[in-house]
Amino acid sequence: MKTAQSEAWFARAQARIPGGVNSPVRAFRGVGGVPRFIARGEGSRIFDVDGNSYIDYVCSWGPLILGHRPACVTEALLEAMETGVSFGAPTGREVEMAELIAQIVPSMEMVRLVNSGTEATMSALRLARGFTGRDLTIKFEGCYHGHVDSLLVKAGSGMATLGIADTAGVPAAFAGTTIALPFNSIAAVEKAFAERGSEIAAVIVEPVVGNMGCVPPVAGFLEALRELTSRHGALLIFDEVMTGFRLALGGAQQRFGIKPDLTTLGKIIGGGLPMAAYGGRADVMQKIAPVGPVYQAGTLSGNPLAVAAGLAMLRYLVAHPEVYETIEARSAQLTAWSPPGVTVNRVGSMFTFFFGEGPVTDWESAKRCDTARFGKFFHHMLERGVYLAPSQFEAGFVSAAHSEEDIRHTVEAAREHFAGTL
Ligand code: KE4
Repeated sequence: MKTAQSEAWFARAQARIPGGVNSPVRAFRGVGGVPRFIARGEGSRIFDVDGNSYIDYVCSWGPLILGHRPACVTEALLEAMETGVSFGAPTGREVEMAELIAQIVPSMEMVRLVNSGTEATMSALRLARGFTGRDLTIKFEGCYHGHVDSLLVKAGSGMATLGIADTAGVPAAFAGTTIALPFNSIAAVEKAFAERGSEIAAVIVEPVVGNMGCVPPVAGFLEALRELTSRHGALLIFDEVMTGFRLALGGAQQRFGIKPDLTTLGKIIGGGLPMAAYGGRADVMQKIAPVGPVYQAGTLSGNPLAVAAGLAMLRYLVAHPEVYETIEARSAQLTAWSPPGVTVNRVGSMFTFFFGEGPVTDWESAKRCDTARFGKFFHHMLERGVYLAPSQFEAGFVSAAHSEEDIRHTVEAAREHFAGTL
């Protein structure tokens, strides 16, 4: 496979951008080799600067549930650009977006738009502390909620990929406000509340984890979080930046029938443009400035282009519920087999091939995986024109643009790899 142009761009990039990338996981350090510099995307495929074509299962890390360049989003952007890209003043379409989110995710009675998932989770945590008057947060090992100082404790995604247990630069005082527990351990959460319940402002959780690889909740886990937070006066925050609008139109909370106090959204909400949101109970959201004492702001929050793209995306998903049947069926086809020594976890259109004996139910079991074997698999698939997430500790995504032929090719390429290695 030709990679000279990607290699040249990568060398040039590293002179001016740390690691040559604007987000660590893109640097291929979890799998080795040269990151592919992308020239364009179309439907289920991306094309790199050397002209190689790949079936894309990263989908911009989740946003592109309709694949690359869906007409509905492209048309909305072209129209929005005719009237201006940013005003720093309220616009009607931001109201339409807030109303549509409340319609799709009924627990989100009020919504604030921000620019990234990190901003959404950071703001939701500050709000939970301001509402409860408490300082502590419970999170789960292997979950990643963006690069919020206090949440970069035993986090997943790029930190797990790079083997960074806890990042430099976060004061102990900040990290000390976070209690990191094993995902899926009800007993650990009960113990934490028994010991410090009166100090805990919130529990934040990826209801289906994507950031240690795909790990579903065990039966009763989410229900236990709901009951314990209610009993102890803490807020339950569902971080649905990845699962929102993906695991169902109403996200994981619709799929599992749990009503959190606050929800964070991102990725799909912006149709591939920088946009995220947090929201939930009206009595809680009323604490946010300018009506309440918890400050949060953003120059480009509710940006007209991002909102236009997001509105087009969400309106399409509302009008085409069959998208969810399609991506569920294609994902089932993709993961209908699991070679020896590989554990396949899938929820809806999120999946991970874990290179280790299962079950993979938390960070302890995920981190036992053989990342070197995963790296060999990753590069075999890349050579066969299949672009997987360049890390064992990430989820893959199927979009409505992935065809049955795409899935067939992917399974065939994977079988080849295992036939060659068994
Ligand atoms: P951003 O700040 O990257 O927009 O969102 C942070 C975030 C928050 N919550 C969840 C559940 C997330 O998955 C993310 C970001 N996800 C990673 C992929 N695992 C983004 C990819 C990257 O860091 O480059």
